[in-house]
Amino acid sequence: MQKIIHADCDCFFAAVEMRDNPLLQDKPIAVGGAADKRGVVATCNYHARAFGVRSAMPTAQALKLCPELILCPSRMPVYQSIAQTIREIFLQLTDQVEVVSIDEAYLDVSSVTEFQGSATLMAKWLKQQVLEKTGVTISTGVSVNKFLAKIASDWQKPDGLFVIHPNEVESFILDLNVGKIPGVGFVTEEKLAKKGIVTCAQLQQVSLPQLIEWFGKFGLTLYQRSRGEDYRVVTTERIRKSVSVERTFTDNIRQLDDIESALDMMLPILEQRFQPFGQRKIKSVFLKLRFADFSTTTVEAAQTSNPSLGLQVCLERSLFIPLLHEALRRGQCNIRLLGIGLRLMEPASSAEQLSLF
Ligand code: TTP
Ligand code: MG
Repeated sequence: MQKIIHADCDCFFAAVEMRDNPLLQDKPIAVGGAADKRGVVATCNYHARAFGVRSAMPTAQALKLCPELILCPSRMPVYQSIAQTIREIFLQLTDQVEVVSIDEAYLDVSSVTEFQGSATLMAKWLKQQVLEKTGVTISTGVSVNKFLAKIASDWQKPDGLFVIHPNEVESFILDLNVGKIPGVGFVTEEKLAKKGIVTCAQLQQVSLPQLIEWFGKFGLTLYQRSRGEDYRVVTTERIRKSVSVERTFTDNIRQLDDIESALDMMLPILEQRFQPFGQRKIKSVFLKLRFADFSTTTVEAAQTSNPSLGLQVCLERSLFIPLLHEALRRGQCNIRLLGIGLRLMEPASSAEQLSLF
């Protein structure tokens, strides 16, 4: 069974503006273009939402609904850099991260062993880290697939953490409004309502052929979602940029010898994982340590001096030992996680590949 976390920042652009100007904290604000320039609201904080202001609304209309609305011009480069920091936090937990939009991602944490494998604790950690490193809050949803995780992250927004456990899916879904199913917009919702279908329980009563007759291919999606089913997987970047192995220790490790022998055990696994990418050159090798206090450090060494490494790979411990010593200098020798990995060069272009033969 999959364990998926969906994370979405709360009123993202507006949250950044409030962070950078605390005087805005308790006031209704919106980020967007000016009313006299026919601007629209990109987003607004939750105070402004109480007045009915929404994303994509013309600013002029927003000001009518909320005359004291404070309008902030958009600062895209700042939002993008914060979004990048947030993605890096996600990647500390797993490389199975699917970025969906500037402030939203799915994480497949099915094989993460940290936090005793508890996705709830992982989600908690993500929330703490993002707040600490960026000053914005995220809402997280945890469940068995992407659809339910997304519904869950929206359930207790803002600053939410909501879990739909596997044994709760069946009962949770019954009362869910069909309008909550991604892809069901106003038109579909109306069409279903006219047939007396408002909840997923009611939608479950409709046969698959009937749904396909009404909605074409989307009928199958409706059939599955109304039962809490979603078979989509989390898809990461198409071009693999790194290969790594991580190990979390049941008890923190304090002895250098023990860390080195853990490293020795991980090397063959890394080599195995690298095999499918054997034709790629290695850009750098890296080693990651997470200390007892959960702080993490990564040391990386470029491999430019050894361009053939990718082709006849031989991952020796001597590549990683200096990195380990450097990493240990950055924190106390009390280690909860060790990771080792390789960053890969872009795949050779077809011209380059031809010249190899
Ligand atoms: P959302 O996650 O949809 O919205 P949000 O983060 O502002 O609020 P919520 O708490 O409900 O998640 O979008 C993320 C950012 O994308 C948002 O802060 C601004 C931008 N955006 C637009 O520029 N135009 C739009 O129409 C929407 C929906 C978002
Ligand atoms: Mg958001």
